[in-house]
Amino acid sequence: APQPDHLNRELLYGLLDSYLKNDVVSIQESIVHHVEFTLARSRYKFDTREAYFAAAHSLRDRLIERWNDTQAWIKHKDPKRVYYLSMEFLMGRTFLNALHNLGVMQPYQHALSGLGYDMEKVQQAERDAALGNGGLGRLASCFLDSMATLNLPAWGYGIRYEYGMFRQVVSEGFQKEQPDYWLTFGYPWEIQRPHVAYPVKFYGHVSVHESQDGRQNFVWNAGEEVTAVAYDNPIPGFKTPSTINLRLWAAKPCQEFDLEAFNTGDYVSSIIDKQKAETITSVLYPDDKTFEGKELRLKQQHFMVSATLQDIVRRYKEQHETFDAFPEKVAMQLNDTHPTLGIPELMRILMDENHLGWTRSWEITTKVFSFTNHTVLPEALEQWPVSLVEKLLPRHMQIIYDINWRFVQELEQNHGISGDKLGSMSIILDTEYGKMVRMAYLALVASHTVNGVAAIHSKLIKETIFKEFHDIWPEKFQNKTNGVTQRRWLAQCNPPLNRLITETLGTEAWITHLDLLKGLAAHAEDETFQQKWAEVKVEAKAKLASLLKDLTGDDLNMDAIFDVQVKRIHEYKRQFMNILSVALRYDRIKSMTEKEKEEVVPRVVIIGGKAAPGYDMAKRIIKLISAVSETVNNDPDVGDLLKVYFVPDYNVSLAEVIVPGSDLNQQISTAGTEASGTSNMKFAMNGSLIIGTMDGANVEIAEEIGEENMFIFGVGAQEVPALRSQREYLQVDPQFQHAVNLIQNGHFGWADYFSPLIESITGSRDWYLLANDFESYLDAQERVDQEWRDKASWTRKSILSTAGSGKFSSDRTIHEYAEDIWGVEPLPPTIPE
Ligand code: NBG
Repeated sequence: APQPDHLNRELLYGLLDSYLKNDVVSIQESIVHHVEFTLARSRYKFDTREAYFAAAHSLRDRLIERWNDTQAWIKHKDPKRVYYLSMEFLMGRTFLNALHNLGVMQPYQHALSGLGYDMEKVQQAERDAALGNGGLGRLASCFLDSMATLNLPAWGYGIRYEYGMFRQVVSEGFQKEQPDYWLTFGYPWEIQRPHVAYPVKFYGHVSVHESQDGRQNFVWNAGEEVTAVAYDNPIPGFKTPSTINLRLWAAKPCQEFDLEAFNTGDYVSSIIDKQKAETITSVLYPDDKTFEGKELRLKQQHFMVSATLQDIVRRYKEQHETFDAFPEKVAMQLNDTHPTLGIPELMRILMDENHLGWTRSWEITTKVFSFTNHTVLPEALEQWPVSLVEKLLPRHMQIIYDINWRFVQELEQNHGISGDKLGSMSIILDTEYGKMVRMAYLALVASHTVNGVAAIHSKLIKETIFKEFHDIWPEKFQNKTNGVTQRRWLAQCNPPLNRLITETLGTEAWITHLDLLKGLAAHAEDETFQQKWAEVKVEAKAKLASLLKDLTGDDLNMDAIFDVQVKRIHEYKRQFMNILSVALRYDRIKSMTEKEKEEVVPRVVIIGGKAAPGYDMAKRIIKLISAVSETVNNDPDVGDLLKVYFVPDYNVSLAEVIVPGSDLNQQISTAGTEASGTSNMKFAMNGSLIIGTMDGANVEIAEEIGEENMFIFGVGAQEVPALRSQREYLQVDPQFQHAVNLIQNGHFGWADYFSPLIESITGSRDWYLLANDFESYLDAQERVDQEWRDKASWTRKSILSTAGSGKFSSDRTIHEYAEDIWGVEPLPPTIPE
């Protein structure tokens, strides 16, 4: 675009020489301004949703100031930057988070109430941005918060899906998926950048041209081209002006109209092409840890990394003449294998578009990428058919073959590997259905570092799925135990606990230095402190109870243990085992005398989570939970000694109420299957006790808060392989058999529908060892009940859970990534406040 003839710098700088004011009146002015001029509603009449949008826009103004200055400052200093590439960001709501991180919660509360609006209701008007499935996507969002707070020169890159994670409706116990069109009323937190746009190519063929110096130039003549348009989402740090960017790409047609079609009168099909482009970013795949080889998904992956790499290379070239400094200026983290196509794409950009040779391009590429593995479950490991990659991305397939060819040479020459072992390490796998590209192997070969997400998981990947690679490149392997942001998951979602912690420690420094929570341990025995702690928990439980009241109409027994398992529904997570034990508890209560019932510790069991739409077993588990709930909750013999609820449409915003309000949380995956888990950390921070196996991050949580303050059960990961091979001969615990019989005999109805579930845990089929762990699980549940009877002891453990959770801040995790993997340093902006 043309530049102005004369720029009046003095005037321009003077006009915006200080940030927007954050006193109550200035905020009110700015809200009303947006009501009138952004929403074009009357300042005399606007509803709560409009109040939310206007307040959001006023806050966005304040974010943009910081965003602009942070980005200008980073550009000026030109440090090494890190880019976090992820197909998922599970952001949840932004309003409260931004208020809190900008430190303007109070004036906004007053501003809104002065205008007649209740902050609580206003913030409820925001819809969750659910551009992710579960832990992997939420982790990416926690990381953004930490990167901003730690003043890192960092950006996130992903896709702006028009339909996020489906809305789960449970009707008669069956999950129904409904589209989540979250953009209906607009999304006030994003800034569309129509000028930041790149062409992304698909299909076609590759031609080779001989250049004058005898080099071969590869030209990709694409068969389809779409445009990627940037949408920027400012991510504010806590108590720092540093505001980083999450850039999400949307697909648009390359030209508004296909001119030829237009001229020949085929107006309609020209519009259809436009729609074709837009489908690329229309929907998030709702699969969690299952791999589906769908062409559209591969298109999405290439679309994301191609736009991202063009953007990164363009930014680099603005400030650098050659690629020599590229590895000193750029680090890229691959969040799982989903963005692995970035590797051949960078090679292609360097070789075909910038005319660097293979050796130089490979040297650069292998210095910038690092990769995180998030699971050992084989069904999640991506393998794309060569035939599909070849058709969609012909040039990339050539490059992948070349990478593999050189890799195999290296294995033979430098590592003396030959025969079958060569085949087993090859990026290309020969199967009866044809050749496949193993994305994890491609990522491993090209990345300088690979990491797991908890100590036990990082150890397991070295011993199992990546063993052969660890043998040749032990130095590539690291661990980075996950973390969660204490801003969202403690400070914001649990204000009473926030206040109590701050008052007790005499500082709110724990909000950026979570280790300080250790200081709470000294008060764990103090009776008055315990009293206060218990009161805070009651407050949080009341909020959760009111949520359930809205959902079910029931009043919860506040003396009951609020026992929670919320996460994606998956066989390895063993929600089935949880509900089996509930069935047994129910059956026991039924057979008790009134006198015996007086001794029962009351429970409210809360289970929530989505099943992948094609995951039949998981859907049956939801139906089973609902069926047990139906029977138990309506049985007058049980009363309020036991209640079971399935909370539909579990999401980030619900978690913010459920986590603080729980007394007990279940982290009961078969040892060796849950890579880390992150809700375990959120619960521990909020003083909820864990009943769990020695799996994922539970192991490190136990080290920090003490095994004696948790309810640990079940076999360890080392024993699992042997048990699996013997499982048909193992003794089945009679109580397990009894629980199974109750379901099989139709006690909760639907016996036929549940029979595949029963089969899946019978004899040699019991892959996740429910039968094996059940006795030990019941024993742990018994210890829970015993502990609850001793209120002081329970509260003490609850305090120690919070006190011991300091390690599990994503600030710690990100600090480790920055130092050990990315080599990026904090760059605190010097911006006038
Ligand atoms: C999930 C693991 C969790 C882990 C998160 C974040 C995938 C592929 N993996 O245990 O199952 O906490 O990643 O690392 O979704």
